[in-house]
Amino acid sequence: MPSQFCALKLAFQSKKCRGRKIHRQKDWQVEFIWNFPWGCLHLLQRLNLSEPRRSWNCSFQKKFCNNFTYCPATGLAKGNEHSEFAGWAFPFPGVFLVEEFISEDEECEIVELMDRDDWKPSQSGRKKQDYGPKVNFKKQRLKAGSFTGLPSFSRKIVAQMKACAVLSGFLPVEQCNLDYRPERGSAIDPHFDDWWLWGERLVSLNLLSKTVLSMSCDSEDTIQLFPISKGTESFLSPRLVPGKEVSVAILLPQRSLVVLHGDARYKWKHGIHRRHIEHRRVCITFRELSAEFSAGGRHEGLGKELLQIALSFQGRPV
Ligand SMILES: O=C(O)CCC(=O)C(=O)O
Repeated sequence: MPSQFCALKLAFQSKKCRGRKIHRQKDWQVEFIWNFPWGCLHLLQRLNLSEPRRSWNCSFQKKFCNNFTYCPATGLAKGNEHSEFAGWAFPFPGVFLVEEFISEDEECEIVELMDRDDWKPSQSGRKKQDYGPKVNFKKQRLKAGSFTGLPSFSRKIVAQMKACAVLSGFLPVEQCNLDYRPERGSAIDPHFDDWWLWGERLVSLNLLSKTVLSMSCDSEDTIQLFPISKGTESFLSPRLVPGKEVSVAILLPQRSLVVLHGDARYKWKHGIHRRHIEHRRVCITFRELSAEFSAGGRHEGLGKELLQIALSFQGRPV
């Protein structure tokens, strides 16, 4: 829908909405937030929300808006300007981001090669290509199946990873290419990647357009925020906030590589909202084996066999 039309429709409906139950207005709010998330927050604030409305607003905000943004230079999650957390921050460990990990020419070549193979329909409007062993996560069963290895174009990407200290010893055993398009409403719900099979580091290469990786947490734990001030000392004492009310945006530029590990891998779910897919986006995720399938682990032999296949770089999508 053209955004001018949406804005007009909203202006009309927002007048109608005053003094009415906000949760009955979900549809237009969702439509509005799709286009104008911060405007929507302002609108909700202006409506002087009562308590139940405020709690609905809270889950609403969390679902559609991140209230913190990760700062790669400091490793802090900083409260967004228009949120109630403006001026507050907390350490957000476990994210490593490299901009311009590959060149524009390399990006074009990689996507061109991917597009020669079929993209299979996946959940939430995504399409995918998998290069990996056959896994049954529920029954915790794993075998090579028809896995023929990672694709040849990944050899160079994996070699370039060696320059990153955080990826020392990283041996990918699986590659999943995902294709997101706005016209399909592509997204990925907040989730943890499996812990039984996949190791600590999740590595993703973000191609064709920028996006936002949204980090959220369901835990009952509280997060301690500290005030950040520009220039002057701040005398505010730390503030505690339920983890559930916090959502952190990691901005992923086109051609950037992001590694999630530690807390960002095990304590925070990651996902991508539909509204953060503005153009076609292709993501390549590489995963390593968990300790159970690595040297000294119970299934070391199977792990070795799968790695040998993966790193032959002769694969086709399974
Ligand atoms: O598209 C992305 O960046 C995230 C992909 C992801 O979370 C996954 O494949 O599990």
